[in-house]
Amino acid sequence: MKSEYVRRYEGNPILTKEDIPYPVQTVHNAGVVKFDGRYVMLFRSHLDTGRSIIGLAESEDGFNFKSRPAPFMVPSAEPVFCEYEEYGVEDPRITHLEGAYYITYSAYSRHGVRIGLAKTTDFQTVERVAFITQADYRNVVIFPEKVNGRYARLDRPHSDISPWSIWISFSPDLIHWGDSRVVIKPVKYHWDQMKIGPGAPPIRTDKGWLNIYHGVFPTMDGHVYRLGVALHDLNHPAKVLGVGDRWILQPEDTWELVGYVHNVVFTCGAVPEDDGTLKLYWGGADKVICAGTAVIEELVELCLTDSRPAL
Ligand code: BMA
Repeated sequence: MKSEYVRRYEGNPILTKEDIPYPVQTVHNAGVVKFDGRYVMLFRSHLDTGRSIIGLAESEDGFNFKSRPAPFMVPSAEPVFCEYEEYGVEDPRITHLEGAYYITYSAYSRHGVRIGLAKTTDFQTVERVAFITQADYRNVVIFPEKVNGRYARLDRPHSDISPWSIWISFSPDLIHWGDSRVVIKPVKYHWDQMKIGPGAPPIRTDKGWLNIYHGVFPTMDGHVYRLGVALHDLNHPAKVLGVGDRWILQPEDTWELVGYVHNVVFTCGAVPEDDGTLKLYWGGADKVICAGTAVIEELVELCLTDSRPAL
């Protein structure tokens, strides 16, 4: 049975490696925003080496995307950045904030994985700002406005002791982060029991910040990546108002079940529309990009009326 929360676009997958004018093995995990009247997507691709780079594709309607002829971000050659991006740049998320577009991405190196912050105003050029975590962190999403005078983000540190969980951190300048605390943990014997992480940058709704996250369940046949939703208080986002008990999307289409890593749907971006829907983008089996739509109010209601404990 298909998910009742996300309606898949009938033209899925919307982007595959055949659509990319330079050699890549995969096209997946993508951040998307509206910019200058069109949709801009930053997507991850594996190269033949297994290391990742970030490409850019554009669309008029949010479903039909055309890739630029060259990648948008490759491992940096600049001092400091190059040491931490040696093994690749992955999983970009984009937040429109105070007139600029901020990109958080995973930077891999012999020192582990940490999060880089980059900035663009035109999607033609991009500048590295800073690394905003130590190792080991992934999945950092920045809120699209200040909350109580501070920038806010959801993040996901790694731990040997606790199942990997969603945390929140705050900053005066987007570079120095602190006042961190855990806000949502996996639930035992549940679809997200193994680990969870932020997916799309939070979306403002009347009832709270909507957080679309991924959760992982271990099976004898590997890990299954699904998507779920949580709602955070608008003024105090460390306070979780509800976490949907059920997933909103799970691998079902062939290209989600089989690919580079099978049984994966993984999001880095969703675009809210004026009509109360959102366009959701996800990587299918770490190999292709898929899209769908959801009604924001239905996701909010799931968080509030059918919720499981946050911690
Ligand atoms: C995670 C990350 C994601 C990937 C997912 C499924 O740990 O590496 O980029 O989509 O695994 O393989």
